[in-house]
Amino acid sequence: MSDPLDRPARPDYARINGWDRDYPSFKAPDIPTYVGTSVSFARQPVVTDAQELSKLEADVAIIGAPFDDAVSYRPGARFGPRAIRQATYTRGDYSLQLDIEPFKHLRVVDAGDADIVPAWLDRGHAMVFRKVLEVASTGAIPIIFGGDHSITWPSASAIAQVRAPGSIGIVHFDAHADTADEDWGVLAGHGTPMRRLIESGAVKGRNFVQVGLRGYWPPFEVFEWMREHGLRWHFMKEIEERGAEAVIDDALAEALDGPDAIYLSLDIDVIDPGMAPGTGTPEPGGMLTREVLRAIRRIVGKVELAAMDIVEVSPPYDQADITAAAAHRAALECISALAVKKRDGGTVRFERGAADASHTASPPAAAATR
Ligand SMILES: [Mn+2]
Repeated sequence: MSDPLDRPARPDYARINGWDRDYPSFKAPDIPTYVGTSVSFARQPVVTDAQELSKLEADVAIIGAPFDDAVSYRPGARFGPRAIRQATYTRGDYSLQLDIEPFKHLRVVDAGDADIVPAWLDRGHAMVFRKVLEVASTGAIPIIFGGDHSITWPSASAIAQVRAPGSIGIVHFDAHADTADEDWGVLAGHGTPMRRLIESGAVKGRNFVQVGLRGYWPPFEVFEWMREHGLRWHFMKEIEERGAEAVIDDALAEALDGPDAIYLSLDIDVIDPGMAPGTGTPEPGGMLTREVLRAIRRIVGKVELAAMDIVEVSPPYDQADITAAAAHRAALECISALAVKKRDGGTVRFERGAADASHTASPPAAAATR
């Protein structure tokens, strides 16, 4: 039948070009990491509700702490959680290092971000505390993406509260000790969180162990305070002389001298700025990315992990996502090491945390206004 308006027949370009065949369709979580409107860590399910998290009995929960109101130099770490979540070309289904398919053994969820708004330092810390407390109370092991390093104060405080004060040791990778009393009069700056944790009793000084310190900060008096409070630390020059393996072994023994679990705090600036330029206070002469990833596998494989944070990734200063990718892999190596532990019959979740969750007062939600 001819077209009464005498239009030419509509061509079928799908047929002409061979696009009319049957193609498989792909849906999340099986789509490429750069496709889709939302980004969760390793395409794991987003579960922000604590009750749902409890029901799921998640082993590991990613938490974002997009907060950088406490920095002393270059800002930008507030963009860290988002950058870390998306800095990967693969979901990470199989670890070549550990010969494990981590997500087959572990239930990993992305618990979303703490309820942060800009320019409100104390509120930001309160929200990080509440979010980590809420998640850790379900028994899941939190991996927190900073954010500047000040978030370790509320974050590790929450873990100490769930597990009991003094029950955790901290292994702290950093170019800087972060044990200053104050930054220009501010007690909550990112140069001070470790002192606050020790002063408040959340962690004992003697179980606070630092690895990778170097450069020209903090000043001499701060090390005096650290000595008085029993902190132990391993300078970068010790790693140069003895190698990372030997130093990590010592750090673990020191951190576990009393406590039964470790909170691992990774300031990405422990890595040399040549390999991790996207950070706020770069200090030349640091560890290799591969040394840090190996250290994470070894530590998590050996000890009970209470939580981990990965902080000070500042995407505006990054180049080609180098730093965000290192941070992403730090989380993935931690998860893979936990998966090995679970496969081999060990426990990952903090079951007492889940059992005690009903006794841990659920903090009120943020008030809508000041
Ligand atoms: Mn730090």
